[in-house]
Amino acid sequence: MRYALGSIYELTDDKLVFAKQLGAKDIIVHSPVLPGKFPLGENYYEFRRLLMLRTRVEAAGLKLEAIENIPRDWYLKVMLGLPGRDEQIENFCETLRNMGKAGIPILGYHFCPAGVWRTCRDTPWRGGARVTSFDYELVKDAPLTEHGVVTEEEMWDNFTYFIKRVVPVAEEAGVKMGLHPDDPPVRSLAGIARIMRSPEAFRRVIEIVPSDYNGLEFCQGTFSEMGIDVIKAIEYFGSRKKIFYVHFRNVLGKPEKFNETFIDDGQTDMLQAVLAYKRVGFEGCLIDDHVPMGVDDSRWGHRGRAYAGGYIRALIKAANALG
Ligand SMILES: [Mn+2]
Repeated sequence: MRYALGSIYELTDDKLVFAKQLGAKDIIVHSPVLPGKFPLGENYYEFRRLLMLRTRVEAAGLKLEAIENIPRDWYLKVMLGLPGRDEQIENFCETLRNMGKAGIPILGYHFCPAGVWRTCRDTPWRGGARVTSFDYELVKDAPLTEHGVVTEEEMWDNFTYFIKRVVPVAEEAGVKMGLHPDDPPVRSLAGIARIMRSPEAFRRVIEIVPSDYNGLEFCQGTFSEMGIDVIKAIEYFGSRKKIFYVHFRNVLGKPEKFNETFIDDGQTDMLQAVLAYKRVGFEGCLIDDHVPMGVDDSRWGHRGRAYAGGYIRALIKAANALG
């Protein structure tokens, strides 16, 4: 188990240096914009660009543990079950094959067409730091999207169609697919059902196609938002080797109303969480995810990420000493 720097939306030299300064050995890059020009219409990650991404990270003395998310447009038809989804699934598979050839072992992804929703990004928290929050009351009448109402049953059909086709390719490529929960984990937003919102849903996910390559990008923050026992969820999925990496952040509240917090003042006991990862023999990375915005922080949140990163490193050290 180790700390890695995540939330890298744009891989810059600054991020590589910062990761090393925080003591990370690994990084996770988010929907990377890869060097070189995209040929018109390309909608998968091309092998040589992935390889250049990996070698750039390694040239800085770090390891590229995962890519988190591909652009949503690349598989929106898949998520919504629209005509053209088979072509998008083939492109998704091409990304998996190319990642395997380029030696990038994990793809984090989600199955949530409407994406992450918050209702405020300026909620005052400890000492006036700004955090994000969600209040379902404010969005319960949000207008439908152009896709109209998409039911839970339709979303499960779409997911099942997708996962049965891609996991065999992921296995062959040697790339693990880690699924992120729908954040916020409420039943539906803007008419689109959000199915990945409970531990039961993830049990179903891993049972549809049992495979060492079909697992979770365990967003502990979102699992905590679900209002469930986070430690039990770590034990359930961790003991089955289904946690590929972790978004290690804290929140306060329930699915319909919550705010993000500092890593040390939310509702989850983060030491108990790290001890649970240790107990189940988790060997992957814990990354920061969203972090509060404090005094004089950069837009990306260098200070907030440094605080979270140091805290995570200390917890890992403590867990290794105690466990
Ligand atoms: Mn997350």
